[in-house]
Amino acid sequence: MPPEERKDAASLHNLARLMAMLDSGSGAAAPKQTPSEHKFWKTQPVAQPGDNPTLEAGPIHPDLAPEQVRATPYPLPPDFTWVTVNMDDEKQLHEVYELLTANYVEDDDATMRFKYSPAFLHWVLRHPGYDKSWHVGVRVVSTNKLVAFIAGIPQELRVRDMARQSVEINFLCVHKKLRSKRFAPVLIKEVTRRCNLSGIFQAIYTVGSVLPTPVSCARYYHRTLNAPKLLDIGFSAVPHGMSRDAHIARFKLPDKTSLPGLREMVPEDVPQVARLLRRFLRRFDMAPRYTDDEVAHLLLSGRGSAAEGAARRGQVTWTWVVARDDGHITDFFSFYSLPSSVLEHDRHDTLEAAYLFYYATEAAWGTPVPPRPAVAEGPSAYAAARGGGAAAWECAGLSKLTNAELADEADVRPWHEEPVEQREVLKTRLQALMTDLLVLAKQQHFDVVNCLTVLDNPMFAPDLKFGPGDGFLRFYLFNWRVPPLAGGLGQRAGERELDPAAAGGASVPNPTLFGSGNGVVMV
Ligand code: MYA
Repeated sequence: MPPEERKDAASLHNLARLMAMLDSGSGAAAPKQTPSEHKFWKTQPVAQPGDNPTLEAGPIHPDLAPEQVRATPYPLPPDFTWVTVNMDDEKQLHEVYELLTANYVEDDDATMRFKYSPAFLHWVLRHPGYDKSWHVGVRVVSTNKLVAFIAGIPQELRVRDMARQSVEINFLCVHKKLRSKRFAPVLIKEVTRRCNLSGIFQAIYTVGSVLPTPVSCARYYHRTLNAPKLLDIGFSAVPHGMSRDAHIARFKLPDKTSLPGLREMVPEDVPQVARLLRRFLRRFDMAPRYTDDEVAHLLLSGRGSAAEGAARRGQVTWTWVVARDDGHITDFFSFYSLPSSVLEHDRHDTLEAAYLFYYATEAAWGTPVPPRPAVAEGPSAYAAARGGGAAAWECAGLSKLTNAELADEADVRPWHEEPVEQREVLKTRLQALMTDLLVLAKQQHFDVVNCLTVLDNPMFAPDLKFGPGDGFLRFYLFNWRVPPLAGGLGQRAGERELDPAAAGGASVPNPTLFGSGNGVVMV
Protein backbone atom coordinates (compact mmCIF):
# COMPACT_ATOMS: atom_id res chain seq x y z
CA MET A 1 0.00 0.00 0.00
CA PRO A 2 1.52 3.41 -0.88
CA PRO A 3 2.32 5.51 2.25
CA GLU A 4 -0.48 8.03 1.54
CA GLU A 5 -3.08 5.24 1.45
CA ARG A 6 -1.64 3.63 4.58
CA LYS A 7 -2.08 6.92 6.41
CA ASP A 8 -5.72 7.25 5.30
CA ALA A 9 -6.50 3.65 6.24
CA ALA A 10 -4.81 4.03 9.63
CA SER A 11 -6.73 7.14 10.54
CA LEU A 12 -9.98 5.33 9.67
CA HIS A 13 -9.09 2.39 11.88
CA ASN A 14 -11.09 1.60 15.00
CA LEU A 15 -13.96 3.81 14.03
CA ALA A 16 -16.42 1.07 14.83
CA ARG A 17 -16.27 2.29 18.43
CA LEU A 18 -17.59 5.61 17.25
CA MET A 19 -20.28 3.90 15.28
CA ALA A 20 -21.52 2.11 18.37
CA MET A 21 -21.96 5.55 19.93
CA LEU A 22 -23.85 6.64 16.85
CA ASP A 23 -26.54 4.06 17.35
CA SER A 24 -26.87 4.82 21.04
CA GLY A 25 -27.01 8.55 20.27
CA SER A 26 -24.22 9.39 22.72
CA GLY A 27 -20.84 10.94 22.12
CA ALA A 28 -19.88 14.36 20.86
CA ALA A 29 -19.29 15.21 17.21
CA ALA A 30 -15.63 15.05 16.21
CA PRO A 31 -14.03 18.49 16.38
CA LYS A 32 -13.49 20.33 13.13
CA GLN A 33 -9.97 20.67 11.78
CA THR A 34 -8.72 23.50 9.69
CA PRO A 35 -5.95 22.06 7.53
CA SER A 36 -3.07 24.45 7.17
CA GLU A 37 -2.09 22.81 3.90
CA HIS A 38 -4.07 20.59 1.57
CA LYS A 39 -2.51 17.22 2.28
CA PHE A 40 -4.96 15.46 0.00
CA TRP A 41 -5.66 18.03 -2.67
CA LYS A 42 -2.00 18.70 -3.31
CA THR A 43 -1.72 15.08 -4.52
CA GLN A 44 -4.63 15.36 -6.98
CA PRO A 45 -4.70 16.42 -10.63
CA VAL A 46 -6.18 19.85 -9.99
CA ALA A 47 -4.73 23.29 -10.60
CA GLN A 48 -2.46 24.15 -7.67
CA PRO A 49 -1.74 27.56 -6.19
CA GLY A 50 1.37 28.93 -7.81
CA ASP A 51 0.99 26.90 -11.00
CA ASN A 52 2.63 28.54 -13.95
CA PRO A 53 -0.18 30.59 -15.57
CA THR A 54 1.10 29.76 -19.03
CA LEU A 55 0.41 26.03 -18.58
CA GLU A 56 -1.74 24.79 -21.42
CA ALA A 57 -5.49 24.41 -20.85
CA GLY A 58 -6.79 20.84 -20.97
CA PRO A 59 -6.44 17.54 -19.13
CA ILE A 60 -3.66 17.37 -16.54
CA HIS A 61 -3.28 13.57 -16.71
CA PRO A 62 -3.86 11.58 -19.87
CA ASP A 63 -6.81 9.21 -20.23
CA LEU A 64 -6.24 5.66 -19.01
CA ALA A 65 -7.19 2.25 -20.34
CA PRO A 66 -9.11 0.23 -17.71
CA GLU A 67 -6.11 -2.03 -17.17
CA GLN A 68 -4.10 1.04 -16.10
CA VAL A 69 -6.68 1.88 -13.42
CA ARG A 70 -6.43 0.42 -9.93
CA ALA A 71 -8.60 -2.70 -10.02
CA THR A 72 -9.56 -2.98 -6.37
CA PRO A 73 -11.43 -0.52 -4.13
CA TYR A 74 -9.36 1.68 -1.81
CA PRO A 75 -8.91 0.11 1.63
CA LEU A 76 -11.36 0.83 4.42
CA PRO A 77 -10.87 -0.47 7.96
CA PRO A 78 -12.40 -3.93 8.54
CA ASP A 79 -15.39 -2.37 10.32
CA PHE A 80 -16.49 -0.52 7.18
CA THR A 81 -17.39 -1.70 3.73
CA TRP A 82 -18.00 -0.14 0.33
CA VAL A 83 -21.44 -0.49 -1.22
CA THR A 84 -22.98 0.58 -4.46
CA VAL A 85 -26.29 2.14 -3.50
CA ASN A 86 -29.20 1.09 -5.69
CA MET A 87 -31.33 4.19 -6.14
CA ASP A 88 -34.18 2.09 -7.53
CA ASP A 89 -34.50 0.31 -4.21
CA GLU A 90 -36.90 2.30 -2.05
CA LYS A 91 -35.15 1.29 1.16
CA GLN A 92 -31.67 2.26 -0.04
CA LEU A 93 -32.96 5.52 -1.50
CA HIS A 94 -34.41 6.29 1.93
CA GLU A 95 -31.13 5.51 3.63
CA VAL A 96 -29.34 8.10 1.47
CA TYR A 97 -32.14 10.56 2.16
CA GLU A 98 -31.82 10.00 5.91
CA LEU A 99 -28.02 10.29 5.86
CA LEU A 100 -28.22 13.59 3.98
CA THR A 101 -31.15 14.99 5.94
CA ALA A 102 -29.22 14.59 9.20
CA ASN A 103 -25.67 15.26 8.01
CA TYR A 104 -25.53 17.22 4.75
CA VAL A 105 -24.67 20.88 4.07
CA GLU A 106 -25.67 23.38 6.77
CA ASP A 107 -25.36 27.13 6.89
CA ASP A 108 -22.54 28.50 9.02
CA ASP A 109 -24.54 28.95 12.20
CA ALA A 110 -26.31 25.55 11.85
CA THR A 111 -29.83 26.97 11.62
CA MET A 112 -30.68 25.39 8.28
CA ARG A 113 -29.72 22.20 6.44
CA PHE A 114 -30.47 21.14 2.84
CA LYS A 115 -33.22 18.54 2.71
CA TYR A 116 -33.10 16.71 -0.61
CA SER A 117 -36.27 14.59 -0.92
CA PRO A 118 -36.14 10.92 -2.00
CA ALA A 119 -37.93 11.98 -5.21
CA PHE A 120 -35.22 14.59 -5.82
CA LEU A 121 -32.38 12.10 -5.30
CA HIS A 122 -34.07 9.53 -7.51
CA TRP A 123 -34.52 12.11 -10.25
CA VAL A 124 -31.06 13.65 -10.16
CA LEU A 125 -29.05 10.45 -9.75
CA ARG A 126 -30.87 8.58 -12.50
CA HIS A 127 -29.82 11.02 -15.19
CA PRO A 128 -29.81 9.50 -18.73
CA GLY A 129 -26.70 7.34 -19.11
CA TYR A 130 -26.12 7.22 -15.35
CA ASP A 131 -23.64 4.70 -14.03
CA LYS A 132 -24.83 2.75 -11.00
CA SER A 133 -21.27 2.19 -9.83
CA TRP A 134 -20.94 5.96 -9.24
CA HIS A 135 -23.47 5.87 -6.36
CA VAL A 136 -20.91 5.04 -3.71
CA GLY A 137 -21.76 4.34 -0.09
CA VAL A 138 -19.92 3.22 3.03
CA ARG A 139 -21.66 0.99 5.59
CA VAL A 140 -20.69 -0.19 9.06
CA VAL A 141 -20.22 -3.93 8.71
CA SER A 142 -21.76 -4.86 12.06
CA THR A 143 -24.91 -2.70 11.84
CA ASN A 144 -25.19 -2.18 8.08
CA LYS A 145 -25.73 1.52 8.76
CA LEU A 146 -25.01 3.83 5.81
CA VAL A 147 -22.51 6.40 7.11
CA ALA A 148 -21.03 8.02 4.02
CA PHE A 149 -21.99 8.71 0.42
CA ILE A 150 -20.72 10.34 -2.76
CA ALA A 151 -22.31 10.34 -6.19
CA GLY A 152 -21.44 11.00 -9.80
CA ILE A 153 -23.83 12.15 -12.52
CA PRO A 154 -22.71 11.96 -16.16
CA GLN A 155 -22.33 15.24 -17.99
CA GLU A 156 -20.88 16.31 -21.32
CA LEU A 157 -19.13 19.48 -20.24
CA ARG A 158 -17.79 22.15 -22.56
CA VAL A 159 -15.29 24.73 -21.40
CA ARG A 160 -14.74 27.28 -24.14
CA ASP A 161 -13.90 25.15 -27.19
CA MET A 162 -13.11 21.84 -25.52
CA ALA A 163 -15.76 19.34 -24.44
CA ARG A 164 -15.21 16.14 -22.47
CA GLN A 165 -17.43 13.36 -21.22
CA SER A 166 -17.31 14.25 -17.54
CA VAL A 167 -18.90 13.53 -14.22
CA GLU A 168 -20.61 15.95 -11.89
CA ILE A 169 -19.69 14.97 -8.32
CA ASN A 170 -22.24 15.77 -5.66
CA PHE A 171 -23.71 14.64 -2.32
CA LEU A 172 -20.38 13.97 -0.64
CA CYS A 173 -21.43 13.32 2.92
CA VAL A 174 -19.80 11.77 5.96
CA HIS A 175 -21.80 11.15 9.12
CA LYS A 176 -21.24 13.91 11.68
CA LYS A 177 -19.64 11.50 14.13
CA LEU A 178 -17.05 10.44 11.58
CA ARG A 179 -15.82 13.87 10.61
CA SER A 180 -12.17 14.91 10.40
CA LYS A 181 -11.04 11.29 10.02
CA ARG A 182 -9.93 11.59 6.39
CA PHE A 183 -12.97 9.70 5.10
CA ALA A 184 -13.60 12.32 2.41
CA PRO A 185 -10.31 11.72 0.54
CA VAL A 186 -10.99 7.97 0.42
CA LEU A 187 -14.50 8.54 -0.92
CA ILE A 188 -13.16 10.92 -3.55
CA LYS A 189 -10.42 8.51 -4.60
CA GLU A 190 -12.88 5.62 -4.80
CA VAL A 191 -15.39 7.51 -6.93
CA THR A 192 -12.49 8.68 -9.12
CA ARG A 193 -11.37 5.08 -9.56
CA ARG A 194 -14.86 3.98 -10.52
CA CYS A 195 -15.27 6.85 -12.99
CA ASN A 196 -11.87 6.09 -14.51
CA LEU A 197 -12.88 2.44 -14.94
CA SER A 198 -15.94 3.70 -16.85
CA GLY A 199 -13.70 5.81 -19.10
CA ILE A 200 -14.29 9.21 -17.46
CA PHE A 201 -11.34 11.38 -16.42
CA GLN A 202 -12.77 14.87 -15.86
CA ALA A 203 -15.15 16.09 -13.16
CA ILE A 204 -16.96 19.25 -12.13
CA TYR A 205 -18.00 19.94 -8.54
CA THR A 206 -19.05 22.86 -6.41
CA VAL A 207 -18.08 23.56 -2.82
CA GLY A 208 -18.74 26.60 -0.63
CA SER A 209 -15.20 26.76 0.69
CA VAL A 210 -11.90 27.44 -1.01
CA LEU A 211 -9.89 24.41 -2.12
CA PRO A 212 -7.21 24.16 -4.79
CA THR A 213 -8.33 25.78 -7.09
CA PRO A 214 -11.64 27.44 -8.01
CA VAL A 215 -12.27 28.04 -11.72
CA SER A 216 -15.24 30.26 -10.96
CA CYS A 217 -17.00 31.77 -7.96
CA ALA A 218 -20.64 32.82 -7.76
CA ARG A 219 -22.78 34.40 -5.06
CA TYR A 220 -26.18 33.26 -3.81
CA TYR A 221 -29.10 35.67 -4.20
CA HIS A 222 -32.47 35.24 -2.50
CA ARG A 223 -35.87 36.60 -3.53
CA THR A 224 -38.30 36.67 -0.65
CA LEU A 225 -41.80 35.39 -1.40
CA ASN A 226 -43.12 34.74 2.10
CA ALA A 227 -41.64 37.65 4.03
CA PRO A 228 -43.31 37.00 7.43
CA LYS A 229 -42.04 33.40 7.54
CA LEU A 230 -38.51 34.35 6.48
CA LEU A 231 -38.46 36.94 9.26
CA ASP A 232 -39.80 34.42 11.78
CA ILE A 233 -37.09 31.87 11.06
CA GLY A 234 -34.34 34.48 10.94
CA PHE A 235 -33.57 33.88 7.26
CA SER A 236 -33.98 37.61 6.69
CA ALA A 237 -34.26 40.72 8.84
CA VAL A 238 -36.15 43.99 8.49
CA PRO A 239 -33.62 46.53 7.19
CA HIS A 240 -32.66 49.29 9.56
CA GLY A 241 -35.06 52.21 9.33
CA MET A 242 -37.88 50.23 7.69
CA SER A 243 -41.06 48.96 9.36
CA ARG A 244 -41.96 45.27 9.30
CA ASP A 245 -45.08 46.08 7.25
CA ALA A 246 -43.10 48.10 4.71
CA HIS A 247 -40.59 45.25 4.43
CA ILE A 248 -43.38 42.74 3.79
CA ALA A 249 -45.11 45.04 1.27
CA ARG A 250 -41.85 45.45 -0.63
CA PHE A 251 -41.97 41.82 -1.76
CA LYS A 252 -45.58 41.82 -2.93
CA LEU A 253 -46.08 40.28 -6.37
CA PRO A 254 -48.94 40.38 -8.87
CA ASP A 255 -51.52 37.60 -8.43
CA LYS A 256 -51.25 36.53 -12.05
CA THR A 257 -48.56 36.11 -14.67
CA SER A 258 -48.48 38.60 -17.52
CA LEU A 259 -46.66 37.02 -20.48
CA PRO A 260 -48.98 36.06 -23.35
CA GLY A 261 -48.45 32.46 -24.46
CA LEU A 262 -47.03 31.28 -21.13
CA ARG A 263 -47.94 27.66 -20.34
CA GLU A 264 -46.50 24.62 -18.65
CA MET A 265 -44.05 22.65 -20.77
CA VAL A 266 -45.37 19.42 -22.30
CA PRO A 267 -43.39 16.48 -23.77
CA GLU A 268 -44.07 17.66 -27.34
CA ASP A 269 -42.05 20.80 -26.56
CA VAL A 270 -38.82 18.90 -25.95
CA PRO A 271 -37.23 19.30 -29.42
CA GLN A 272 -37.81 23.08 -29.50
CA VAL A 273 -36.85 23.67 -25.88
CA ALA A 274 -33.73 21.53 -26.21
CA ARG A 275 -32.59 23.42 -29.34
CA LEU A 276 -33.18 26.76 -27.68
CA LEU A 277 -31.29 25.64 -24.57
CA ARG A 278 -28.31 24.25 -26.50
CA ARG A 279 -27.95 27.55 -28.38
CA PHE A 280 -28.43 29.62 -25.26
CA LEU A 281 -25.82 27.66 -23.31
CA ARG A 282 -23.31 27.88 -26.17
CA ARG A 283 -22.96 31.58 -25.31
CA PHE A 284 -21.26 30.80 -21.99
CA ASP A 285 -17.58 29.94 -21.43
CA MET A 286 -18.51 26.82 -19.49
CA ALA A 287 -21.77 24.89 -19.88
CA PRO A 288 -23.15 21.39 -20.15
CA ARG A 289 -24.21 20.02 -23.51
CA TYR A 290 -27.57 18.31 -23.29
CA THR A 291 -29.22 15.88 -25.68
CA ASP A 292 -32.98 16.00 -26.22
CA ASP A 293 -33.30 13.02 -23.86
CA GLU A 294 -31.45 14.80 -21.11
CA VAL A 295 -33.56 17.92 -21.52
CA ALA A 296 -36.70 15.80 -21.23
CA HIS A 297 -35.29 14.20 -18.11
CA LEU A 298 -34.17 17.43 -16.48
CA LEU A 299 -37.27 19.47 -17.18
CA LEU A 300 -40.09 16.93 -17.31
CA SER A 301 -39.27 13.72 -15.52
CA GLY A 302 -38.70 15.57 -12.27
CA ARG A 303 -42.28 16.67 -12.41
CA GLY A 304 -43.75 13.81 -10.41
CA SER A 305 -46.99 12.18 -11.36
CA ALA A 306 -50.66 12.58 -10.68
CA ALA A 307 -54.02 11.45 -11.87
CA GLU A 308 -55.46 14.05 -14.21
CA GLY A 309 -56.35 17.24 -12.38
CA ALA A 310 -54.87 16.19 -9.05
CA ALA A 311 -51.79 17.79 -7.49
CA ARG A 312 -48.58 16.03 -8.49
CA ARG A 313 -46.73 14.02 -5.90
CA GLY A 314 -42.98 14.22 -5.52
CA GLN A 315 -42.64 17.17 -7.89
CA VAL A 316 -39.05 18.39 -8.11
CA THR A 317 -38.92 20.51 -11.28
CA TRP A 318 -41.32 23.07 -12.71
CA THR A 319 -40.98 24.30 -16.31
CA TRP A 320 -42.94 26.79 -18.38
CA VAL A 321 -42.58 27.83 -22.01
CA VAL A 322 -43.70 30.91 -23.88
CA ALA A 323 -45.24 29.83 -27.18
CA ARG A 324 -46.54 31.98 -30.04
CA ASP A 325 -49.94 31.20 -31.59
CA ASP A 326 -48.17 29.20 -34.32
CA GLY A 327 -46.59 26.96 -31.66
CA HIS A 328 -43.09 28.44 -31.92
CA ILE A 329 -41.43 28.54 -28.49
CA THR A 330 -39.56 31.76 -27.82
CA ASP A 331 -38.55 31.24 -24.20
CA PHE A 332 -38.66 28.80 -21.32
CA PHE A 333 -37.75 28.84 -17.66
CA SER A 334 -37.62 26.31 -14.85
CA PHE A 335 -36.96 25.94 -11.17
CA TYR A 336 -36.50 23.04 -8.80
CA SER A 337 -37.64 22.48 -5.26
CA LEU A 338 -35.02 22.04 -2.57
CA PRO A 339 -36.36 22.60 0.93
CA SER A 340 -34.12 23.17 3.93
CA SER A 341 -34.79 21.83 7.41
CA VAL A 342 -35.16 24.70 9.84
CA LEU A 343 -33.26 23.49 12.88
CA GLU A 344 -34.55 24.01 16.37
CA HIS A 345 -37.42 26.37 15.66
CA ASP A 346 -40.67 26.10 17.59
CA ARG A 347 -43.07 26.92 14.73
CA HIS A 348 -41.37 26.07 11.45
CA ASP A 349 -39.46 22.95 10.49
CA THR A 350 -39.05 23.51 6.72
CA LEU A 351 -38.12 26.36 4.45
CA GLU A 352 -39.67 25.77 1.02
CA ALA A 353 -37.06 27.04 -1.40
CA ALA A 354 -37.30 27.11 -5.19
CA TYR A 355 -33.97 27.32 -7.02
CA LEU A 356 -33.75 28.91 -10.42
CA PHE A 357 -32.78 26.18 -12.88
CA TYR A 358 -32.14 26.42 -16.62
CA TYR A 359 -33.86 28.95 -18.88
CA ALA A 360 -33.37 30.29 -22.38
CA THR A 361 -34.81 33.01 -24.54
CA GLU A 362 -34.48 34.06 -28.16
CA ALA A 363 -34.06 37.61 -26.87
CA ALA A 364 -30.36 36.72 -26.58
CA TRP A 365 -30.18 37.14 -30.35
CA GLY A 366 -33.30 39.12 -31.22
CA THR A 367 -34.17 36.63 -33.94
CA PRO A 368 -35.97 33.28 -33.84
CA VAL A 369 -33.79 30.20 -33.53
CA PRO A 370 -33.10 29.44 -37.21
CA PRO A 371 -34.44 26.25 -38.74
CA ARG A 372 -32.04 23.39 -38.41
CA PRO A 373 -29.59 23.28 -41.31
CA ALA A 374 -29.59 20.09 -43.34
CA VAL A 375 -27.35 17.81 -41.35
CA ALA A 376 -26.76 14.16 -41.94
CA GLU A 377 -28.85 12.37 -39.33
CA GLY A 378 -27.17 9.52 -37.62
CA PRO A 379 -25.48 8.55 -34.41
CA SER A 380 -23.31 10.84 -32.35
CA ALA A 381 -19.55 10.75 -32.84
CA TYR A 382 -19.42 8.90 -29.54
CA ALA A 383 -21.98 6.26 -30.55
CA ALA A 384 -20.33 5.83 -33.96
CA ALA A 385 -16.92 5.26 -32.41
CA ARG A 386 -18.32 2.83 -29.84
CA GLY A 387 -20.23 1.05 -32.63
CA GLY A 388 -16.95 0.77 -34.50
CA GLY A 389 -15.36 -1.03 -31.57
CA ALA A 390 -13.73 1.81 -29.61
CA ALA A 391 -13.68 1.39 -25.84
CA ALA A 392 -15.42 3.99 -23.64
CA TRP A 393 -12.10 5.36 -22.38
CA GLU A 394 -11.03 6.14 -25.94
CA CYS A 395 -14.15 8.26 -26.49
CA ALA A 396 -13.99 10.69 -23.57
CA GLY A 397 -13.30 13.55 -25.98
CA LEU A 398 -16.20 12.72 -28.32
CA SER A 399 -19.69 14.20 -28.21
CA LYS A 400 -22.81 12.21 -27.37
CA LEU A 401 -24.97 14.78 -29.17
CA THR A 402 -26.26 13.75 -32.57
CA ASN A 403 -24.99 15.75 -35.54
CA ALA A 404 -28.31 17.60 -35.60
CA GLU A 405 -28.14 18.41 -31.89
CA LEU A 406 -24.59 19.65 -32.27
CA ALA A 407 -25.56 21.81 -35.22
CA ASP A 408 -27.83 23.79 -32.89
CA GLU A 409 -24.71 25.34 -31.43
CA ALA A 410 -23.57 26.74 -34.80
CA ASP A 411 -22.86 30.47 -35.18
CA VAL A 412 -23.50 31.44 -31.57
CA ARG A 413 -21.43 34.36 -30.32
CA PRO A 414 -19.88 34.16 -26.83
CA TRP A 415 -21.63 36.20 -24.12
CA HIS A 416 -18.95 38.89 -23.84
CA GLU A 417 -19.03 39.64 -27.58
CA GLU A 418 -22.77 40.28 -27.71
CA PRO A 419 -23.58 43.90 -28.65
CA VAL A 420 -24.70 46.10 -25.77
CA GLU A 421 -28.04 46.90 -27.48
CA GLN A 422 -28.77 43.18 -27.68
CA ARG A 423 -27.89 42.72 -24.04
CA GLU A 424 -30.39 45.48 -23.17
CA VAL A 425 -33.10 43.58 -25.07
CA LEU A 426 -32.13 40.38 -23.28
CA LYS A 427 -32.19 42.12 -19.91
CA THR A 428 -35.70 43.47 -20.46
CA ARG A 429 -36.99 40.09 -21.57
CA LEU A 430 -35.38 38.26 -18.66
CA GLN A 431 -36.96 40.68 -16.23
CA ALA A 432 -40.40 39.92 -17.68
CA LEU A 433 -39.80 36.16 -17.68
CA MET A 434 -38.43 36.05 -14.17
CA THR A 435 -41.24 38.22 -12.79
CA ASP A 436 -43.66 35.57 -14.00
CA LEU A 437 -41.45 32.84 -12.57
CA LEU A 438 -41.69 34.55 -9.17
CA VAL A 439 -45.47 34.76 -9.45
CA LEU A 440 -45.66 31.06 -10.31
CA ALA A 441 -43.31 30.05 -7.50
CA LYS A 442 -45.45 32.03 -5.07
CA GLN A 443 -48.57 30.29 -6.39
CA GLN A 444 -46.82 26.97 -5.69
CA HIS A 445 -46.34 28.05 -2.04
CA PHE A 446 -42.58 28.49 -2.08
CA ASP A 447 -41.16 30.80 0.59
CA VAL A 448 -38.16 32.01 -1.37
CA VAL A 449 -36.55 31.77 -4.82
CA ASN A 450 -32.78 31.34 -4.74
CA CYS A 451 -30.28 31.72 -7.52
CA LEU A 452 -26.58 32.14 -8.06
CA THR A 453 -24.88 34.84 -10.08
CA VAL A 454 -24.31 32.30 -12.88
CA LEU A 455 -25.95 32.40 -16.34
CA ASP A 456 -27.44 35.85 -17.02
CA ASN A 457 -28.89 36.04 -13.51
CA PRO A 458 -27.00 39.20 -12.41
CA MET A 459 -28.87 41.07 -15.16
CA PHE A 460 -32.26 40.80 -13.44
CA ALA A 461 -31.66 39.69 -9.85
CA PRO A 462 -31.24 43.09 -8.11
CA ASP A 463 -34.08 44.77 -10.05
CA LEU A 464 -36.45 41.94 -9.12
CA LYS A 465 -35.52 42.33 -5.43
CA PHE A 466 -33.29 39.32 -5.12
CA GLY A 467 -30.94 40.24 -2.27
CA PRO A 468 -27.31 39.13 -2.01
CA GLY A 469 -26.79 36.29 0.47
CA ASP A 470 -23.81 35.45 2.65
CA GLY A 471 -23.03 32.34 0.63
CA PHE A 472 -20.56 32.00 -2.22
CA LEU A 473 -20.20 28.86 -4.29
CA ARG A 474 -16.92 27.87 -5.90
CA PHE A 475 -16.80 25.78 -9.06
CA TYR A 476 -13.96 23.27 -9.49
CA LEU A 477 -12.72 21.07 -12.30
CA PHE A 478 -10.84 17.82 -11.73
CA ASN A 479 -8.07 16.91 -14.14
CA TRP A 480 -8.88 19.87 -16.36
CA ARG A 481 -6.85 23.04 -16.29
CA VAL A 482 -8.69 26.11 -17.62
CA PRO A 483 -8.25 29.85 -17.35
CA PRO A 484 -10.78 31.01 -14.71
CA LEU A 485 -14.20 32.20 -15.81
CA ALA A 486 -16.41 35.06 -14.68
CA GLY A 487 -19.00 34.04 -12.10
CA GLY A 488 -21.16 37.17 -12.25
CA LEU A 489 -19.51 38.85 -9.27
CA GLY A 490 -18.57 42.48 -9.07
CA GLN A 491 -21.79 44.34 -8.41
CA ARG A 492 -20.94 44.82 -4.75
CA ALA A 493 -17.90 45.98 -2.85
CA GLY A 494 -15.37 43.23 -2.18
CA GLU A 495 -16.92 40.79 -4.63
CA ARG A 496 -14.61 41.20 -7.56
CA GLU A 497 -11.67 40.08 -5.44
CA LEU A 498 -13.40 36.71 -4.95
CA ASP A 499 -13.85 36.15 -8.67
CA PRO A 500 -10.97 33.99 -9.92
CA ALA A 501 -11.42 35.49 -13.39
CA ALA A 502 -10.94 39.07 -12.17
CA ALA A 503 -8.18 38.02 -9.77
CA GLY A 504 -6.37 36.40 -12.70
CA GLY A 505 -6.25 39.80 -14.37
CA ALA A 506 -8.97 39.21 -16.98
CA SER A 507 -11.21 42.16 -17.74
CA VAL A 508 -14.65 41.09 -16.57
CA PRO A 509 -17.57 42.97 -18.15
CA ASN A 510 -20.17 44.55 -15.86
CA PRO A 511 -22.40 41.68 -14.64
CA THR A 512 -25.58 43.80 -14.51
CA LEU A 513 -25.42 43.95 -18.30
CA PHE A 514 -23.21 41.01 -19.21
CA GLY A 515 -24.23 38.41 -16.65
CA SER A 516 -21.55 35.76 -16.27
CA GLY A 517 -19.48 33.35 -18.28
CA ASN A 518 -20.63 30.40 -16.20
CA GLY A 519 -23.52 28.43 -17.70
CA VAL A 520 -23.59 25.55 -15.21
CA VAL A 521 -26.40 25.01 -12.72
CA MET A 522 -25.66 22.27 -10.21
CA VAL A 523 -28.40 21.07 -7.90
S1 MYA B 1 -19.97 19.55 -1.81
C1 MYA B 1 -20.87 19.08 -0.41
C2 MYA B 1 -19.98 18.55 0.65
N1 MYA B 1 -20.75 18.01 1.74
C3 MYA B 1 -21.00 18.65 2.88
O1 MYA B 1 -20.58 19.78 3.10
C4 MYA B 1 -21.86 17.89 3.87
C5 MYA B 1 -21.44 18.09 5.29
N2 MYA B 1 -20.01 17.79 5.45
C6 MYA B 1 -19.51 16.55 5.40
O2 MYA B 1 -20.19 15.57 5.20
C7 MYA B 1 -18.01 16.45 5.59
O3 MYA B 1 -17.56 17.60 6.25
C8 MYA B 1 -17.23 16.27 4.27
C9 MYA B 1 -15.73 16.32 4.54
C10 MYA B 1 -17.57 14.90 3.67
C11 MYA B 1 -17.55 17.35 3.26
N3 MYA B 1 -15.03 18.77 -1.30
O4 MYA B 1 -12.75 13.40 5.78
P1 MYA B 1 -12.04 14.63 6.14
C12 MYA B 1 -11.22 17.86 1.95
C13 MYA B 1 -13.78 18.37 -1.54
O5 MYA B 1 -11.19 14.56 7.35
P2 MYA B 1 -14.57 15.80 6.80
C14 MYA B 1 -19.89 18.12 -2.77
O6 MYA B 1 -20.62 17.19 -2.56
C15 MYA B 1 -10.46 18.77 2.87
O7 MYA B 1 -10.01 19.92 2.18
N4 MYA B 1 -12.87 18.18 -0.58
O8 MYA B 1 -13.07 15.86 6.26
C16 MYA B 1 -18.87 18.08 -3.88
C17 MYA B 1 -9.34 17.85 3.32
O9 MYA B 1 -8.39 17.71 2.28
P3 MYA B 1 -7.02 18.57 2.36
C18 MYA B 1 -13.25 18.38 0.68
O10 MYA B 1 -14.97 17.16 7.19
C19 MYA B 1 -17.74 17.19 -3.47
C20 MYA B 1 -10.04 16.52 3.45
O11 MYA B 1 -11.18 16.59 2.58
C21 MYA B 1 -14.55 18.80 1.00
O12 MYA B 1 -14.75 14.73 7.79
C22 MYA B 1 -16.60 17.17 -4.45
C23 MYA B 1 -10.51 16.29 4.86
O13 MYA B 1 -11.17 15.07 4.89
C24 MYA B 1 -15.44 19.01 -0.05
N5 MYA B 1 -16.71 19.42 0.16
O14 MYA B 1 -15.42 15.40 5.51
C25 MYA B 1 -15.53 16.21 -4.06
N6 MYA B 1 -14.64 18.92 2.33
O15 MYA B 1 -6.28 18.05 3.56
C26 MYA B 1 -14.34 16.25 -5.01
C27 MYA B 1 -13.44 18.59 2.83
O16 MYA B 1 -6.30 18.32 1.08
C28 MYA B 1 -14.60 15.49 -6.26
N7 MYA B 1 -12.62 18.28 1.83
O17 MYA B 1 -7.42 20.01 2.51
C29 MYA B 1 -13.38 15.40 -7.12
C30 MYA B 1 -13.65 14.65 -8.44
C31 MYA B 1 -13.70 13.16 -8.20
C32 MYA B 1 -14.13 12.37 -9.43
C33 MYA B 1 -13.14 12.43 -10.56
C34 MYA B 1 -13.57 11.57 -11.74
C35 MYA B 1 -12.76 11.75 -12.87
